[in-house]
Amino acid sequence: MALVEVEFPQPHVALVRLNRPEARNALSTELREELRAHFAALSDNADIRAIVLTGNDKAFAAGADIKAMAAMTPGQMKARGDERNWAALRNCPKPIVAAVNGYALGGGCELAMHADIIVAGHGATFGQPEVKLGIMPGAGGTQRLARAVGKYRAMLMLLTGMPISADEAFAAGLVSKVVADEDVVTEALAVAVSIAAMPPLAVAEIKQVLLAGLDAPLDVALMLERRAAYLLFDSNDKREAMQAFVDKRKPLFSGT
Ligand code: DAK
Repeated sequence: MALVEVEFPQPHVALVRLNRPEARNALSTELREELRAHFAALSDNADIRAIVLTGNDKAFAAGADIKAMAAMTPGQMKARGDERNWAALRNCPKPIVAAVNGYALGGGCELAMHADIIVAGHGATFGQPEVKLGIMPGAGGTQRLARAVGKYRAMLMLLTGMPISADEAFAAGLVSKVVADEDVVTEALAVAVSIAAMPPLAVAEIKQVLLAGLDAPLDVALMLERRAAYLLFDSNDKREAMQAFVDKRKPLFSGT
């Protein structure tokens, strides 16, 4: 049985579902490797324009597999090659929409933070409980959380391990949108479909520039933005979109 399933519910949209319900979608090495393979394939698939990543009604993902890690040494942890698995998501050029129900804890919260947009159900909880296990996040939890919610809320979550609700996560800036639990995947797919209807080159540049700019000095980030913005003026989709506006018709994008 696959630990990660992929469907194509709408044109240009992939739905990636973690499928280890008996362990609250704990991120075993096998699961992560499947996730890497799928994201690598979807990244290379020219037909795919947006990806929804979800779990099940109880858990998005409850973090790294504690049972598998319990006896591990630093060398064994390093040898697992987690970095390679995370890199497939980090380097994915297509927008990723996380659809979160239930627990997004530890590596599960870090997984959600690899997405570009997070849609959460009211019953979702987000947390970095690693400190309670005597460890700390190792897949960007300290850095991405601080960038999303600021130093003070991040420190509170990271140092106490206490989770926050979806509403708190929304207020803190960790979540893009909160909806009824049963509507999470539908809403995330709707977001993905509306992104997939946009000109792909513009979408790709916006994602890349926003992410690269977050870690650059403002002057450099603004220069990146200007360069990418100029570049898009040479796309067929820009010509088509603006001509369609003038002609009062719907544009037809080619992705070129
Ligand atoms: N790992 C392994 N099994 C897990 C699990 C996990 N993270 N979470 C749940 N399970 C398993 C439970 O053991 C249980 O298995 P059985 O007893 O049925 O065999 C089954 O899933 C159902 O769980 P519960 O019975 O506990 O279900 P509840 O609904 O009552 O509670 C829960 C759900 C998610 C609140 C609870 O299971 C829980 O607290 N889980 C642990 C959450 C957690 O602490 N996550 C953080 C893990 S550490 C690194 C550095 C750090 C890390 C990795 C790498 N590097 C240096 C590279 C660590 C990252 C982490 O994520």
